[in-house]
Amino acid sequence: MPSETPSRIVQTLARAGYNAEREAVTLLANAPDPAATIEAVVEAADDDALRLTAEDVRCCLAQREPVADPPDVDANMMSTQTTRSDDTAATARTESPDSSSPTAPSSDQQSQTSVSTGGNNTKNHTQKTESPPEKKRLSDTGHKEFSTVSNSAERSPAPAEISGDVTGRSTGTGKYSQFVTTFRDRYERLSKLLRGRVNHRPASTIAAMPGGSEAELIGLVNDIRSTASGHWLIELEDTTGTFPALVMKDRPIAELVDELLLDECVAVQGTLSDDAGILFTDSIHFPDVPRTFRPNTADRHVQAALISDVHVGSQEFMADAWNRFADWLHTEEAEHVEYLLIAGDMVEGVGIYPNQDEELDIIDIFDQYEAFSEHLKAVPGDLETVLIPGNHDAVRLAEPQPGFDEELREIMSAHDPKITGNPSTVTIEGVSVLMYHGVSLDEVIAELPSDKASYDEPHKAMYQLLKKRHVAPQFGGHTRVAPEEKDYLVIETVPDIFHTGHVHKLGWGKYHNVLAVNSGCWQSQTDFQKKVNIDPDVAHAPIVDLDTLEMTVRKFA
Ligand code: D5M
Ligand code: FE
Ligand code: ZN
Repeated sequence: MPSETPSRIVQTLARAGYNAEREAVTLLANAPDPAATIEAVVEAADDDALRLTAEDVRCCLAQREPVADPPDVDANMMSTQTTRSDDTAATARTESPDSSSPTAPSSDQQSQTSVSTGGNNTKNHTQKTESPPEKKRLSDTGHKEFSTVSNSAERSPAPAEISGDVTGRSTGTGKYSQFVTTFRDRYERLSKLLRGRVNHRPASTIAAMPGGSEAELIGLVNDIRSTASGHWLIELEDTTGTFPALVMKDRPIAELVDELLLDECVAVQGTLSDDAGILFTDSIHFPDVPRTFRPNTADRHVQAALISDVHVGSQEFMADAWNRFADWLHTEEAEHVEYLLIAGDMVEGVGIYPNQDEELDIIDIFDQYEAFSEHLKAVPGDLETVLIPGNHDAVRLAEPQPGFDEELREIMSAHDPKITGNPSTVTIEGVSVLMYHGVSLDEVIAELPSDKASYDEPHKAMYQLLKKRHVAPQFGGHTRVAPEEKDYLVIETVPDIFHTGHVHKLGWGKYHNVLAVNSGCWQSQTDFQKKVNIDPDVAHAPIVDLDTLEMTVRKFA
């Protein structure tokens, strides 16, 4: 039984039906014969016990004959650890972000990303190199402790609070009238955010106003067209009707037209034409995040790992990198990481894309979740873990996606993760994290100019979603949207952190003080990605300090 690493020990114990205190895992990892010691501890454990304690392990160790470590065995173990530590050494920290500018931190971010992947260093960031951890001795057993595993206190995460979750509340059957209800709710809630900034009138009232009047209108974007002379005609719709707004091509606001997506909610202000049939637009307003927004932070030093796109079951799933990540989470360095958030695509799924089956390692969807669960067991059991589904997961594809059903929850129940819908707002240590898998990012990137959103800077696409206060504004395209009584995809309350995945690229930055993080993935490049030149950012774990919202990226590839 190969039990030399903490994650394997945790897995072995979980298979036997036990959780274990961190210190117990440490002691087992350093036992002269971990496999036999585990067996003895499991044998001696009370059948009703769920959690093995350090005391349980010490009892067994005391009963066993002490066996001296062959020096070379120990040396091997240390060198493995050292190598791993070196592998994970490249980290990048964000410098204090420029709170007044949404674009400045983003340009920093690219170089930070390159640092984490071994690229250029610039004045905007620091590269932190971790030195190999010191070896410690356990005075009571005389055995060497697992090199980086801490003996310190257990993690004590508070339960994550969940809101905005559709799970169990879905009422949509796909009828046209239900889409109308969803869109009315979208309009109601997003127009409320704009009402303080414009003195708007309903479209029907504006149509009856005298030519030349000043007018302000809030509506969902129904159509965007360019006129014969290159100006822009934007049709807005509210609950009373539609009204056209003209944006002249040589006005500075014409640039904003590039950012518009169909079905998003905006306000326009301008002057009616002489016949009152059109609004000459002077300004366009987005619901946006107020520049004065100040995020909440934790009142103790505690961290969260934000990851996504594990894709277990794919031939490209990087099991070794995952194990290194899981092992690292058992080390002293990771003792402040108390939360693990996974933003969708736990497994590769079946039949998601054409010819996907040719790259499947596990062809049965339930077997994929069983395998994912085994990998989840490798991370410390005392982490508070939250899972939302993605487009590869076995829940409905249309958003909002409900959380995993009972059968899948049962399969993934090992460390009792919180399972919630996509999207959901998860509050940890007072910090709200909007988790959204990110399918709409493909669309934002396809529709918007590359300086506003690109695969290389996925966080900028996230900024657009924050600006539009909606995680999937455009209806009827790539992102499938299910009609519900309310629009769960509206970002009604500004989150402190916005966490997405899906595009398999790492990127982060601050937008009006909201930390936007797109985690990479744990799947190396697939054939499809090779063909379309997507170069995924694999095996990175963004780690956020919840007390400062600073980020560190650890690489496990
Ligand atoms: O998708 C990961 C990224 O790759 C995301 O940007 C979509 C894109 N992708 C991957 N495979 C395909 C196919 N076959 N068609 C179109 N787009 C694709 P994920 O869904 O997370 O695997
Ligand atoms: Fe994915
Ligand atoms: Zn995805």
